[in-house]
Amino acid sequence: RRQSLIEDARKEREAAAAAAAAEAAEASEHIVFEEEDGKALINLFFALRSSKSPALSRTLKVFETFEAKMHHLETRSSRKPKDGLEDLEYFVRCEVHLSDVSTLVSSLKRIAEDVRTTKEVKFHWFPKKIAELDRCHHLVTKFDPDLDQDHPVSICTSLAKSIPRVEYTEDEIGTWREVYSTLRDLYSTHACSEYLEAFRLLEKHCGYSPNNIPQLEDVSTFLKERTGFQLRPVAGLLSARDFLASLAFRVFQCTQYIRHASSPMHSPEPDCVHELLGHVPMLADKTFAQFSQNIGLASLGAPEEDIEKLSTLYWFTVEFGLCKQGDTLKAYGAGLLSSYGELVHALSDEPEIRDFDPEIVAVQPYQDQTYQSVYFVSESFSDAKEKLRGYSAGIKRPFSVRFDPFTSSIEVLDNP
Ligand code: HBI
Ligand code: NLE
Ligand code: FE
Repeated sequence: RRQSLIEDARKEREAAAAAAAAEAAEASEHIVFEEEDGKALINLFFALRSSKSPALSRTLKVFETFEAKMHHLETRSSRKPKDGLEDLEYFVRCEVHLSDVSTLVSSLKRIAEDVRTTKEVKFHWFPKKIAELDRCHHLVTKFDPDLDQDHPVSICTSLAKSIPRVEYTEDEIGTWREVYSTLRDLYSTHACSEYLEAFRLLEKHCGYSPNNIPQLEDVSTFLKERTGFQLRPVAGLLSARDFLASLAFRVFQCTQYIRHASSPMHSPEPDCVHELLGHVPMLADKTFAQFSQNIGLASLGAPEEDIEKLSTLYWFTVEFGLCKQGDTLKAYGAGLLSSYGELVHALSDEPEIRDFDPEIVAVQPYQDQTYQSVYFVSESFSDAKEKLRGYSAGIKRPFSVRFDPFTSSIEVLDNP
């Protein structure tokens, strides 16, 4: 009776182990997306000779060394005893850093036998379809420049809906008029040719004028026809990850409120003057649009450190970039083209000017409350795009992505 109870317990254990192994094997067939960076969940199978009893503690030492987080540890008797000596088989499910997986496995191989492994990769969730951008709206800070004047800060949650039109007050239009007229005089000498060309079209077709704050919906329609970029209203500063992810789909998230009348020539945070006068004209250029989308694609599922570097790259190019045109420097960065104060400063002899090199730019510290003390110059947008391509290839991701323009979705290709 006692014997049969032991036998039953053994069978039960074996059945459970088989079920767990089957489940693990099944799980390992697909990649799991979770809110965690650079971690792999691995299933390890190995055998230890029962004659070498210290082997188990040595094995555990390996897991300890690599700071593996154990999810499951299980022992079962081996199905194929060798030399009459029964081996014990182990099944371990643990979480380790992606870069440690192969060293951990090779360390184990020195102690244990029949080491087999299946791996799942954990990395940050990212949108694969344009509709999933609805999940990318995490605001960093709520920015409302004018709390007592309640102008609409309208957010539509779906790209399928049209962007609500905003009726701006006379005061707001006054602010716009002041900034518009001042900047417009400066563009011919300070803005790059791509900007000037688009600005001309926007004045002709999109209601750009000193007396009118253009509506995002109209501008979005214009951009869609030019480069496939579309605009979407947003309540304020988004997390860098969310903001960059939308670029991968050629969606540009725009604020709709306007800066405070007390400082029309510079605002540390984005507002509609910044979006409409800074970003929109540049997004109408094909090469620049591709460059912007490529930053977005590089960010999808990337570890946090890379998001930070890509944000910095975005900062010194899309926001504050300069380029060479003929013998002169011109501005193409939106943060410059929407700020009279900084546009003049950037092309004066005050700041430091350096050549654009993504590796250097990615780690350049910056502050976002006042003018930059250093700017980076690109030879051309094609050149910047090529350099960025080289840089992005170096970002470690266990997969690569491709944008399918027919379905506006991301194809994820597993790296073998
Ligand atoms: N959010 N709405 C909005 N607009 C931006 O320009 C913006 C943002 N979030 C993050 C961000 N920019 C920067 O981190 C970029 O460098 C990515
Ligand atoms: N400084 C810019 C401006 O005044 O328009 C805005 C920069 C937003 C990053
Ligand atoms: Fe901006």
